[in-house]
Amino acid sequence: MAFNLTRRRFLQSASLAAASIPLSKVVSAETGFVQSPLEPKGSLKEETATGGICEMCFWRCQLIGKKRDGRLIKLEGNPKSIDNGTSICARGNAGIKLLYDPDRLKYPLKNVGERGKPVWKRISWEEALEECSSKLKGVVDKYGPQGIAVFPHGSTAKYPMHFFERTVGTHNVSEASFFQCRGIRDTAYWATIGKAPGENVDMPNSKAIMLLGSHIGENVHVSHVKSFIKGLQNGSKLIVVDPRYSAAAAKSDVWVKIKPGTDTAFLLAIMNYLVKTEKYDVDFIDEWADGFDEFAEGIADWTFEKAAKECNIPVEQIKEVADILADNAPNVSIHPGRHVSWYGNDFQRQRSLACLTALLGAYYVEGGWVPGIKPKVGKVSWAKHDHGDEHNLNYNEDEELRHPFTPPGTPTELIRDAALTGKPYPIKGCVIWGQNPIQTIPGQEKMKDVLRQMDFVMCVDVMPTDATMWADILLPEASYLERFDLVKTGTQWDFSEKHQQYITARMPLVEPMFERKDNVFITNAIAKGMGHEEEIPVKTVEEMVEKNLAVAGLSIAQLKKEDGIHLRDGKDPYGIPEDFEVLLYNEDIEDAGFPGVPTYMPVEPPPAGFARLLYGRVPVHTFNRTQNNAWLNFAMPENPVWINDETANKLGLKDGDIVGLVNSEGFKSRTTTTVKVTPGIRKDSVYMAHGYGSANPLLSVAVNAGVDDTSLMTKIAIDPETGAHGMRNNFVKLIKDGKVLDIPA
Ligand SMILES: Nc1nc2c(c(=O)[nH]1)N[C@H]1C(S)=C(S)[C@@H](COP(=O)(O)OP(=O)(O)OC[C@H]3O[C@@H](n4cnc5c(=O)[nH]c(N)nc54)[C@H](O)[C@@H]3O)O[C@H]1N2
Ligand SMILES: Nc1nc2c(c(=O)[nH]1)N[C@H]1C(S)=C(S)[C@@H](COP(=O)(O)OP(=O)(O)OC[C@H]3O[C@@H](n4cnc5c(=O)[nH]c(N)nc54)[C@H](O)[C@@H]3O)O[C@H]1N2
Ligand code: SF4
Ligand SMILES: [Mo]
Repeated sequence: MAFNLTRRRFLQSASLAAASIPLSKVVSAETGFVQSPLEPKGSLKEETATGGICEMCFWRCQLIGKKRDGRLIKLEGNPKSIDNGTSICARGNAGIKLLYDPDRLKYPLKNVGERGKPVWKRISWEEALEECSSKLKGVVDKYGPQGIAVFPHGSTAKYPMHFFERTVGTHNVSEASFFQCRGIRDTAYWATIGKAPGENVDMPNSKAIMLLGSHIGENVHVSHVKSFIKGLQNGSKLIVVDPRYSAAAAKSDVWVKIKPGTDTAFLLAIMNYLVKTEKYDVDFIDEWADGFDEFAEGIADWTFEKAAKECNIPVEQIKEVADILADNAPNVSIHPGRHVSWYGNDFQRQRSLACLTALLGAYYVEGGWVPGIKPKVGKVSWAKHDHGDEHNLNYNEDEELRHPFTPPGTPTELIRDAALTGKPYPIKGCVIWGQNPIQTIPGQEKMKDVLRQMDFVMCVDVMPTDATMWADILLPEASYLERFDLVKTGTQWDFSEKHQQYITARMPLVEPMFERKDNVFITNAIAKGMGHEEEIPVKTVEEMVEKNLAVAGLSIAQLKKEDGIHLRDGKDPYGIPEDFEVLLYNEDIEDAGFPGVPTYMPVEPPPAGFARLLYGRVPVHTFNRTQNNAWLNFAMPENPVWINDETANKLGLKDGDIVGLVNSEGFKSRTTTTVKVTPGIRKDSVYMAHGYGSANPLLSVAVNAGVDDTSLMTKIAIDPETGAHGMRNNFVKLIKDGKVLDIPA
């Protein structure tokens, strides 16, 4: 809630809502549910549409839609799915409310005001696309292709991203899913086992599961949650390492209430113990691992005592965890994590997780790390060209890589610094597609400065957001329920059941409304306008899907006949492939100037009077993108700040008190939220759900609801090996009734 706009507005809207429903008439006697008096009765045409794929988050559960007279009235899991089955989560259900959200983008818009303070004018698609292509071509002509920066995310963003990267030729593409999410995990595992790990842990068949930060249950990916629950039902032990009593911690055998930022020390002590006591899998290491001696020597100092002090946890607890893992090896799931851009020391922690999995012999065995074997489909997109590395910002003057273990694309901070300094070259054109760089990337004011200095900013989204306020041209995309786009493949999640694979493609459940268009239409028109008509790989999005399906001998028509999902026999995923290798010590990392054996790098502690700001997910929202959804806002309208109960007592704070926040660099939150007083968080930290506190007034439900965690991340940390962001190095105090409260030590 905004300062000064708190209870009154809420009460007003609540009484209005109550006044509009004549309750006595519509409460069903049998169910007690309130029915809308507008709901049509019986006579209208009902049908079920199949082939939907959810994108309320990026897990892509398979859907069917119940329709009445052409209008989608309910979403359900596709009964044929071997992934989510008939289940979908709260956000998946609420997709209907995104589809019909009256605030959604409907027409192409031109900003005739300022960036950041837009005044929107409706324009035609012809005019909008002409403007985008001529302005972007202008940037390329004046500054070269490297003058364009792209901030993409989501299934439709790949096609335009490939166009700008492969065809136009800019390296300056920064995906939120890499540089603010899982990129560090992927490259750290690449540097250890030669593969990105996904979340491929065989939890249903585990004897012990260890989650480091991953708060499964609040982090909701339906089939992943199912496989976690099945593991627990099957009797797996659960170790949860988290400074906060998360939903997963509530199910754990051991909750390690670790000091934030010290996880690597914890892991090193466990590994040193396994090595010293020979409780590691000697046969596995002999056969599959390289660099054991350097590794053992490099971690030799890490006693339980040393780690316990660093991590602020009991010595006995580290030993307890190490013994649970050793006793249950190799059938243990060491979860690789997903959002891992935490502190700017994260590559080494992710390497530690990969090495620990090896010491336990837990690759490709029941209950361990096991990638399912997926069917092959096509990947039609823009043809790859080599544009050289001359304009790759990741190379320094001596032609050395600044961040040698970077995920694909260019680290966000390198792009922003170049844009702001004009060195080594200016960046003057910006394409934002399915990303919200204002609320996703630390350094919000810096991002605004970057966008301010652009010659042209275009944005493709489904909703108005805090990022779309910075566009010159804003284009409305058809939502995931109204379009074709990706082909998705996978396997069943419990490998002890029969082996099966699936292939599905996202198909529209309803026709696009208003003037919304798909990614291929938009990208091709811009490509044509920029002079790249010859290189266009497909004419329509359906053609792309058909070509990708054809590689697997399928077609859209065939998938429709099969209720949206094609199933085929799968393969046994257990058993180590012959070319598998684990690099416990990696010489390349050392040659690049970083520790080749996993190494702990301490992070800055909170200054006196401040607590560390931690954040995470809540089951009913996905980042910022679901905030305006009426059902989901109803389920969780703001993001209470978790504060330790003893600390709260000292400060005189009670559950539900309204507070603002100020960080150690003096930045004050624009809005307020409530306090959640709990023993379930350490005294040195506070915690809040990410994604709240939208500033865009066109979001009639979400505007000013809760506090924007990203706005408080003014201090920016960079993980040196990868260039990805660390986001948990900001420190805050609470403000109540205008008074700033010092957090007691
Ligand atoms: N409902 C819902 N589900 C989602 C999403 C969503 O937006 N909504 N987003 C999806 C996406 S894209 C991702 S990447 C995943 C992310 O999901 P995860 O990878 O599970 O989430 P994180 O945000 O990394 O983890 C947050 C947890 O880390 C803890 N934590 C904070 N600091 C530390 C520390 O120093 N050490 C340890 N051990 N723990 C710490 C926090 O207390 C919190 O419980 O969730 C996915 N699932
Ligand atoms: N402070 C903070 N920052 C974080 C995180 C955090 O926990 N805290 N989490 C990090 C993680 S794990 C991730 S993955 C990133 C995610 O970062 P983003 O990808 O920026 O997050 P979203 O909120 O999904 O924003 C995506 C935008 O896509 C739009 N959108 C939704 N559907 C469509 C569509 O079909 N087409 C188009 N064109 N647009 C669409 C939404 O309206 C929204 O504006 O954020 C990272 N940043
Ligand atoms: S986990 Fe929920 S939001 Fe994500 S794809 Fe599945 S149903 Fe949709
Ligand atoms: Mo993510």
